[in-house]
Amino acid sequence: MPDSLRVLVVHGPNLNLLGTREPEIYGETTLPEIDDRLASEAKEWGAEVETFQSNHEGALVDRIQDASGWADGILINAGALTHTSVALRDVLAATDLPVVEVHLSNVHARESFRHHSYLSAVATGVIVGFGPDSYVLGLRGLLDSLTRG
Ligand code: CA2
Repeated sequence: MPDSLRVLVVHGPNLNLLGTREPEIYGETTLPEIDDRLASEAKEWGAEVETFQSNHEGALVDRIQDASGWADGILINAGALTHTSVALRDVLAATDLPVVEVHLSNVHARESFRHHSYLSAVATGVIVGFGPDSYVLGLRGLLDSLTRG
C-alpha cells in the first residue's frame, strides 16, 4: 500500500484576515474554515493536507523549499505576492512539484495590476473567482492529476 498523497497548502499575506475584514470582497468564511474544508476533502481522497499561512515572503519561500522533501503537490493562494514575487515563482519551479494556483476573487475582473500572475506559468492549473470553493476545486484538480499520474 503506497503512502497517502500529501499536499502543502500555502496562504500568502493578509489571508489570515479572511472573514474578519472586507467581507464584501472576500466573503465571510475564515481561513481556519477553509483549512477544515480542505482537510475534509483530502480525507475523502485518502490524502493529507498541511496548511501554512504567512505574511512574509521569505517564510513562504522557506516552507516551499522544505516541501520538496515530503509533499506530492502544492496548492497556493499567494495573495498580493502573486502579482509581484519572482522569488515565489522561482521556488515553486525549483521544487519540481505540481502546483495549483487559486484565488478567491476573479482577479481578471478586478484592477489591471491583478491580471498578471508571476506564478501561473509554473502552475499545472489555475482556479479563480469561486470564493472558498476555488481552494476545494483546486485541491480536487491537483489530487486527480496526482492520482492519474
Ligand atoms: O482573490 C484572491 O484570492 C487574492 O489572492 C486575494 C489577495 C489579492 O491581493 C489578490 O489580488 C487576489 C488579497 C488577500 C487579502 O485578503 C484579505 C482578506 C480580508 C481582509 C483584507 C484582505
